[in-house]
Amino acid sequence: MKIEQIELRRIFLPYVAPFVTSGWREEGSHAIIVRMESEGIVAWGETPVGENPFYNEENCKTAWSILQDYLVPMIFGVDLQSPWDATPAMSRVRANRMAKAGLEFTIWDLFARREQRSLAQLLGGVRDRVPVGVSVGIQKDIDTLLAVVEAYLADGYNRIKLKIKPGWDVEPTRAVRERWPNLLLQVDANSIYRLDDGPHLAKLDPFDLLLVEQPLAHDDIFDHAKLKRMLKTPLCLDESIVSPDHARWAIELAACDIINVKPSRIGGLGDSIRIHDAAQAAGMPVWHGGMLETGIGRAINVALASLPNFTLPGDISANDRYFKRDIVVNPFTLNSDSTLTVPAGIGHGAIVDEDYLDAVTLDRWVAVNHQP
Ligand code: NPG
Repeated sequence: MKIEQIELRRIFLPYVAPFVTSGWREEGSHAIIVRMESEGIVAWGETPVGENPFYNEENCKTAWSILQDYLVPMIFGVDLQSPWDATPAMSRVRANRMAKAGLEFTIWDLFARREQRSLAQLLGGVRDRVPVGVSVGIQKDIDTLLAVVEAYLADGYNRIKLKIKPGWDVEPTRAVRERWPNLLLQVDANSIYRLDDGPHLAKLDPFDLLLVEQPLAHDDIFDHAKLKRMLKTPLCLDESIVSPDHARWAIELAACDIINVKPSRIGGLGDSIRIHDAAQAAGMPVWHGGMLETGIGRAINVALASLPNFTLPGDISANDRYFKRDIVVNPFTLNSDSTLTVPAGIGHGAIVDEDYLDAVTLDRWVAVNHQP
């Protein structure tokens, strides 16, 4: 299959409240939305890149230029026999995985639509509902945090992730655990600690956490292996696992107990499936992280999370957690058992609200494939 046309849009879609982690604060989504056409089929995808390079090295401007200058021409240059051909076609470009993922996702959607199957089916999904939780950013004080957590529990979420940083870690976690002794609870440091902080992080052990996520550097595996031996709480890697090789290194070094799979961080669904499979073979669970995707990216997340080794609840809350109005007409709503329903229709299932997408578009670029 030759891709005939690719359209990119840079958007700004405001969040219901600013999202604050140990390293950054964002007021809205700066995603790049991808639209592709081939053989009369239209498919959609998303690069959920941030405004600043504070999660990884990419931002909305780097992704925008890498897509136009390199990745779109590379995809135009290949005759795709399957969605698995997309990642190798872009492999000369180092890293820039979020930019690559937007195209790769859209190609999976295109093939699913061509085969008249759901994306979840095409990926090998086995569930019709996926368990989800909510990620709670850093708050101004513990009373506010307790009120925010209480509101999400009232919405029906049964798993909470707290963002932590030095000065906002043991005490907020203790406060939430004391108030809700049976809550499924986990914490995420987004790479802010050093190995020397091991004894301090071990103070989280009494709180019966599902996991502590990415305490050390975004590109570290080695020190995490040492830290893991200092903690009773299961250690999860996020930022550090950007490819199937990184997953293999972490597994062989015993650097983590659990892997967070975010297909945008990894550069696509194909490599995410490879990581899922490698972890499963090693007896290691995975769970689906979130990058505050719009409704398009969220539908792709939910399809991937329906694979069998995604056994912990995902950071893939319903659309209204982040957006008052989303760019899709069929947002996910939370089921009463803290799950989202996996779309069973054709493709990823998100139906784009093109009028609202136009309203939030900052920049639009269309390329037509003239290569033979
Ligand atoms: O529900 O989509 C969600 C957000 C979950 O906390 C979440 N994501 O560090 O895992 C993270 C964080 C994130 C957000 C990472 C945006 C990168 C970009």
